[in-house]
Amino acid sequence: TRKKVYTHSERAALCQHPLTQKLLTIMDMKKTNLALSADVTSSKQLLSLADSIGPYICILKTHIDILDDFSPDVTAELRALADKHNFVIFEDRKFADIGRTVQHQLSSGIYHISRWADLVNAHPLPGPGIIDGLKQIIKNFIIISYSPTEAIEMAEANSDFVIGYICQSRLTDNPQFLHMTPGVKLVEGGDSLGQQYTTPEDVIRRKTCDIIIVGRGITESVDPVATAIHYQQAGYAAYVSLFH
Ligand code: S5P
Repeated sequence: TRKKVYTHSERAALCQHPLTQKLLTIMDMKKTNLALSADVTSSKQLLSLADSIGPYICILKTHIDILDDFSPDVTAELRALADKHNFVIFEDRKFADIGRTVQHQLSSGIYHISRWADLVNAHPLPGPGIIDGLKQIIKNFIIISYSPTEAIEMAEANSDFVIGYICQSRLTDNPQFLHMTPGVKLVEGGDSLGQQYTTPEDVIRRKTCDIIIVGRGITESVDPVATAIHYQQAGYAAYVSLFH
């Protein structure tokens, strides 16, 4: 467990990175630690989720390459919705190549990710070159911590760029780094392809992570907006309970 638990606003004041400050301020103002993983294959559906659930989230996480009908208008629309509802767009691209290749993947191709994403993520596996490549193009990224030692080392060495981790439990007491956890549902369990789910309460209270990432728990529910509000409340109540 952590030595000191900071509120979102205390942490916003402690942090140097502008996007971390922005995110923590959004979390404080909107009372949400919910990130929506909008893993749908239709642009219309993606934009509709972003608009209807935008008021309840701090982050919209995309997999832009799963859209069947991608066009640059979609990302322009997403940017407008991010400004309208005040959330951060995180493209879950999981970069994992040498520096030069990830630069192309970030700025070129069909998606031009660096033009519209606030945040991307990268595997620590390829070593420091991946960070050096990415940071010439985008200022904000997070590290996926399948190998915690390498992830922490890379994040600490690049704290001007790395805002945190994708992880299953808190890796470091350093309040500058946000911990974001996928695999979250209101009821524990799994899917048929190896996904494991834990609850908002478990992620925020027991594992002391900062942000819950929820996909199908919301997108496949009968009423996604009502369900998103439910996750927002569960996640935020767990955060508030840390101070009691
Ligand atoms: O280890 C991981 C890392 C990520 S980013 N496990 C994950 O599930 N994710 C992502 O979180 C995954 O790519 C998907 O977009 C989301 C989980 O979706 P859900 O529908 O299972 O909630």
